[in-house]
Amino acid sequence: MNCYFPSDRAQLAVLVDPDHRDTSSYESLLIELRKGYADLIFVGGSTSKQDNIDEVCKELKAVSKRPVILFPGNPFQLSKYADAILTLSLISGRNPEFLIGKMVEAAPIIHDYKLQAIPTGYIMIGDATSAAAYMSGTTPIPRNQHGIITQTTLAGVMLGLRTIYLEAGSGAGQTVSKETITAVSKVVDVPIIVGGGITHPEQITQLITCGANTIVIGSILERDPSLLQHFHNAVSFEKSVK
Ligand code: 1GP
Repeated sequence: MNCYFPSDRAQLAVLVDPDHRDTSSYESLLIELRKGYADLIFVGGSTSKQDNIDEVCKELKAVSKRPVILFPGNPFQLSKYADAILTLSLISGRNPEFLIGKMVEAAPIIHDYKLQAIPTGYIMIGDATSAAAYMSGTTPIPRNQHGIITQTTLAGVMLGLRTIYLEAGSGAGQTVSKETITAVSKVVDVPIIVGGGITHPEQITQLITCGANTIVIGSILERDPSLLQHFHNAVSFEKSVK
């Protein structure tokens, strides 16, 4: 469907939060990214200010040949130095601002910057106290409600969304469940992005086996950027057996 999210192979996306650019681990993460361990680099955060997003995108483009894709928490997290943007519709919620309103604000800028738009159904699952839940004013779908999550995915795809992002929330205590990914991947053939709470390479194997295409890793790498190589190895192994 697009060159960044093939639905027939697994890949690893590293999430870089511009708000954390001043932390000690940021430089170390750039060093790991320079080694080519990520397939994609996402840039964004729930609370991020917009004043350094250009610098962050330029730095990432300088250290890595991988696509830099905006994953915006608000309509101001935009940069012409990125390659593409996940144009998000928060379909797990019922807040019109995050279903369409923020996109209306951002659309002219995305157009001017000539960013490739990747229409993405964003489904928040589990923790009602997450930063994203609070900032969006929506309630995530409970983790065990596989049927509602699957129905929501189907509706998003029927409305034309080309990618589905199953989000457990940054730093979540539990990832999206294997049951949910299995159920969703049975009913749609668009690429499935899964993120939130992934801390061990073994989890990647399970999530990909159930049908996840793109695995997103954020906070654990802020604590220990050297782990990126192990996540990369886990995804590479899955690529080799598929
Ligand atoms: C959050 O899915 C991403 O939007 C990544 O989550 O920070 O828990 O890895 P983590």
